[in-house]
Amino acid sequence: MNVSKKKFGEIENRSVVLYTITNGNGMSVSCINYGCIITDIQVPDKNGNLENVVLGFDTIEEYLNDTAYFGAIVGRTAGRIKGAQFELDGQTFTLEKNENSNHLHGGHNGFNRVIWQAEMIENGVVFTHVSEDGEGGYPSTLNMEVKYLLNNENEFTITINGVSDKNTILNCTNHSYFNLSGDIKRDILNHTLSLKSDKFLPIDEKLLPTGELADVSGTPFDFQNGQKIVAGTETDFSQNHLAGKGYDHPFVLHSNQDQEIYLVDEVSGRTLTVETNQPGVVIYTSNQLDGDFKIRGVQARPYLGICLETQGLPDAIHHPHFPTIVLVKGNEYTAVTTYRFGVI
Ligand code: G6D
Repeated sequence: MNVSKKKFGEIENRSVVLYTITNGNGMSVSCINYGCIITDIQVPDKNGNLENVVLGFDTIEEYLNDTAYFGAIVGRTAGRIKGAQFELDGQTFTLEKNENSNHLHGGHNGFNRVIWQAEMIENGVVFTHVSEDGEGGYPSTLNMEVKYLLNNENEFTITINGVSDKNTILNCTNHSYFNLSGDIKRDILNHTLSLKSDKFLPIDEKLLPTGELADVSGTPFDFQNGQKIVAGTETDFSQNHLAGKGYDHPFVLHSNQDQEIYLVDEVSGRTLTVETNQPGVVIYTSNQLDGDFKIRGVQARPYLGICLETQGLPDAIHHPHFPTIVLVKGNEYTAVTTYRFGVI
């Protein structure tokens, strides 16, 4: 196992460093201390060819211009907070309205825009950041730690910890876009996804959960026995159209750290198994990925990547029947997600 670093760029005279963790099989994970962004994951296909399986860039300028959160840690709260406001302990807190009247992904200066402190450790990298009381409108001073670890079983684990000096809300995720074809040879429409989930959260026209927990059976949201992603783009099911022809939905996971998510690309033979201690996952099939830019030479377009955003349920602060995202003063928030790569 090897961990190396090199300069990636600068932001206002502050260094941004690229870290690369390489295991004994040649698999590697590269990341930068800006947003804890995962820039590259090299894994073998069925013939042993090492290729990159996440969307990313090679310059800090591209990440500064990125609005798709490629590879970033998202927080303090992933997803949308309705009305950019919430009540806690009798107080009302007003957050930044960075998407119409709502708050998305921690606001314009969320965790994805932070230059984190970083330290190389055995088998990985640890990032730390102190989010000051009132930052983004959130209460409490919050001590954050993000740990990226790789082992020789081609398992990459993200552990996100947070401790707060007051009651607050916290619900983080990693926003990597996976594409198992390798170096974006193809889009992800013919990837097959399996989920241990029989409930999904319908969204409204502003992509906020309505609060309903809907059965997946008989809908394009039933991934219990494996289904190609294209099922969500060719259907006339209203929820897929609301998401912009695809998926942009939370799913409730009914197991814990037990192969909850399985993604396979039959052509390359690559597989990805995801296990998490989080109650949900937002599946986003990059329906809105568009624009006048290239991703390592490939023109941006929808369906180039699939996000498997393991997390608490979005906007849970407004839905008491969802698992809570309140972090009580002095308690520790711990989100653990493992990504195991293999071949069929
Ligand atoms: C779109 O609705 C989606 C979000 O889920 C995603 O995180 C973002 O694009 C990058 O707003």
